[in-house]
Amino acid sequence: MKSRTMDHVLIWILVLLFPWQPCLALETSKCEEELDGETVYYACLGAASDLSELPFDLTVTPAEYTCGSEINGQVYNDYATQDSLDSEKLECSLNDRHPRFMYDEDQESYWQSISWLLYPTPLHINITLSFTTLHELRNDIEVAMPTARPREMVIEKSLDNGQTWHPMQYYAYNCREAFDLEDQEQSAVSLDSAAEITCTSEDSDALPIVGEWRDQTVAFEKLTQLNRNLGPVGILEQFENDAFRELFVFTDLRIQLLYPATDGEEVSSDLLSKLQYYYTVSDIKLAASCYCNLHGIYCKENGTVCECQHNTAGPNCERCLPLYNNRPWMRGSYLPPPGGTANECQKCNCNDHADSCVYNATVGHGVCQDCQHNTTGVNCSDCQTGFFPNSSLPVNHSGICIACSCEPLGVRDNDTSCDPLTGQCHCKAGVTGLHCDQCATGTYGLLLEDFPGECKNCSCNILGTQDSVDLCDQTTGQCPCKNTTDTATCSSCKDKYWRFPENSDQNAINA
Ligand SMILES: *[C@@H]1O[C@H](CO)[C@@H](O)[C@H](O)[C@H]1NC(C)=O
Ligand SMILES: *[C@@H]1O[C@H](CO)[C@@H](O)[C@H](O)[C@H]1NC(C)=O
Ligand SMILES: *[C@@H]1O[C@H](CO)[C@@H](O)[C@H](O)[C@H]1NC(C)=O
Ligand SMILES: *[C@@H]1O[C@H](CO)[C@@H](O)[C@H](O)[C@H]1NC(C)=O
Ligand SMILES: *[C@@H]1O[C@H](CO)[C@@H](O)[C@H](O)[C@H]1NC(C)=O
Ligand SMILES: *[C@@H]1O[C@H](CO)[C@@H](O)[C@H](O)[C@H]1NC(C)=O
Ligand SMILES: *[C@@H]1O[C@H](CO)[C@@H](O)[C@H](O)[C@H]1NC(C)=O
Ligand SMILES: *[C@@H]1O[C@H](CO)[C@@H](O)[C@H](O)[C@H]1NC(C)=O
Ligand SMILES: *[C@@H]1O[C@H](CO)[C@@H](O)[C@H](O)[C@H]1NC(C)=O
Ligand SMILES: *[C@@H]1O[C@H](CO)[C@@H](O)[C@H](O)[C@H]1NC(C)=O
Ligand SMILES: [Ca+2]
Repeated sequence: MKSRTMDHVLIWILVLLFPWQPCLALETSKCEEELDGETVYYACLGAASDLSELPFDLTVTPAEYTCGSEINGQVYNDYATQDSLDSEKLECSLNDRHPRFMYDEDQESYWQSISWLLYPTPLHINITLSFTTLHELRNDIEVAMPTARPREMVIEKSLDNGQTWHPMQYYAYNCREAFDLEDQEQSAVSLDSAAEITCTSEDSDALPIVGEWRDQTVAFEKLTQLNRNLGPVGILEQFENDAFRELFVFTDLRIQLLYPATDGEEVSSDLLSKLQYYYTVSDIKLAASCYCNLHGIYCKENGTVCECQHNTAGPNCERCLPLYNNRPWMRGSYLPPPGGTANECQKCNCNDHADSCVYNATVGHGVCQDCQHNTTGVNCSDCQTGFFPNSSLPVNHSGICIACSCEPLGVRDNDTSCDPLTGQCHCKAGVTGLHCDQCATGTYGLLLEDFPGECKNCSCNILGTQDSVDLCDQTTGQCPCKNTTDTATCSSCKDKYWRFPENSDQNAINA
């Protein structure tokens, strides 16, 4: 009976309400592209989706306040329209007034609450749409209510999956009486008052509607009214402001139905009058997109997680990938270039030796974490103590750092580092060798258990050594004794030889 006009109105509304979207100079269709071998990044914003394309759960609380439900053993399925009052009561069943009719894309099907027979218990009903992750509103919210709209109602939102709620707009036939707020038309919103939560009487009905279906809605119009007042670029400029942008961000939306339209007979015991006090919702229309901070245009996993580009990550692309913290994370800019940019995350200079980095403001760029391959430094470009770089390899090679292999007992001041060009360890006095593991000429026993770390004098008895040398074995300290002499220092005659050392020149004399 009404869908053709409704469709026409909807097309007009879509054209009218989205004027700013196509003229965004933002690249909305892509986040990056290759140009001459370089990746060029664009701030990107996905197309807005209708409710039918968005992932959400809708719940009505109290659940049993849907017409056709049973409360305490009684079935609440009677209702009346005013023109039916004298003649008949009507009946609804859960099957034809189910909450899913609020979003089934059929303009004629609708959800209906129970009638207000419970007075003075209020007929408070919450309709909650939960979206799992942050979304941004891209157009008006329009709640179609084909019978009387509530006398009092609030649209609220949550940013934390329903833990806390914030009003977005109050609706009342009498704003002062219902919410102690001034009555303001939504079209009066200005930049200065954008954050104010106001009450309007435009979308409320005082009386039950007399037996007719109406194409009427309760709307949240702040976005399009601001767009109308500020102009397309003006509103994009405002989106750079966190507080402003967050006016249109949510994880959950809630419609609080607080008081149905009545003709004042709720206080009476007139059952037929009370049967006309109820709420209906035939359609909820909104356009939104998952909130990716302009770093992604699609949502994956059924729309619950952004598909992040620009080297970002997180459900809403709210952080940089681990190795891309070379500058602090920034939201993409809503403004057209050159004022607005993608603000993509940039890769740290870790020379292929680290998987992550953290931005450090003192240093002015990302500091690599957990450098591998025995490298170190903010960019993993140095070798750790005890290693030296192989100068014939590129700095990003995994074999860049060669172990110095210094002998700890042989180095000065426990310094196990070595010369970055030659690999020479820093030997203490009396110790030699590339690795400082040799004793200087005439000494021995750097690693011996007795006095380790000290080179001991060979103390050869040159009268007993071959060629009269004072040199000994590095490890054992054995001097090179003549055939006739003995002991480590060659200071006594072997068995059967005598008169040492006097006779040393001719070897000891055979006894
Ligand atoms: C509706 O939600 C509000 C908070 O948004 C809560 O205080 C109230 O108790 C809820 N009412 C019902 C009937 O669930
Ligand atoms: C997406 O939704 C479909 C159907 O609702 C479900 O089978 C599937 O497991 C969901 N996938 C994810 C990643 O949640
Ligand atoms: C580390 O790399 C950055 C470039 O990201 C450079 O500006 C900085 O000078 C480098 N620091 C060192 C110690 O090499
Ligand atoms: C940043 O770098 C400076 C200098 O290297 C250092 O002292 C400071 O602890 C670092 N800050 C953080 C948060 O890591
Ligand atoms: C780093 O040094 C340690 C100790 O010398 C060695 O075991 C390891 O293999 C080295 N790693 C690389 C990648 O060279
Ligand atoms: C340095 O790298 C080159 C090329 O891989 C290799 O031939 C050479 O042996 C390395 N030097 C050392 C000291 O390991
Ligand atoms: C080192 O970096 C160069 C370019 O800077 C690259 O071509 C090369 O593949 C890298 N090597 C390794 C081992 O990653
Ligand atoms: C070297 O290290 C040892 C044990 O780790 C310690 O006892 C000694 O004092 C250190 N010497 C110097 C010069 O630091
Ligand atoms: C080792 O010999 C040197 C010179 O030959 C001498 O100065 C030093 O005192 C000797 N050391 C010991 C422990 O005898
Ligand atoms: C001592 O030993 C060396 C080598 O074993 C041998 O050539 C030499 O003839 C020997 N001299 C004597 C006096 O036995
Ligand atoms: Ca419907």
